[in-house]
Amino acid sequence: MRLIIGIIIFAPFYLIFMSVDILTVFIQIALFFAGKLLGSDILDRYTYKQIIATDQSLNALTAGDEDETISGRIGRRIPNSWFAKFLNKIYFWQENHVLEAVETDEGQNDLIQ
Ligand SMILES: [Ca+2]
Repeated sequence: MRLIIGIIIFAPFYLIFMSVDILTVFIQIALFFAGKLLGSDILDRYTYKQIIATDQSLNALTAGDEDETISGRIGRRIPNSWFAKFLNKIYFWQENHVLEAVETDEGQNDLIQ
C-alpha cells in the first residue's frame, strides 16, 4: 500500500525523470554511432558507459535494482516472456541477450520481489 501511495505522489517527478532518461538514450545512441563512424575509441567507451548508466537508471525507476540493467532483470525473472523475446530480437547478434545480461550478484535490491 505504501508503495502505491509513493508511486502516486512521485508519479509526476517519475514521468519527468523517465522522459529525460529516454531523451538521453536517443542522444547516447547518436553519439555511439558517431563514435563508430569517427573511429573514436574514447567516444565509443564513453557512450557505452552512459547507455549502461541510463539503462540501470530506468531499471531503478521501475522499482528494480539500481546496479542491474533492464535486460539483466528480465533475463533473471522472466526469460521466456514476450518482452524477453522482444529484447532478444533487438540484440539479434547475441545468442540470448537477456540471459547473457544476467549478473548473478545483482537483483537483491529489487523493490518488488
Ligand atoms: Ca551491476
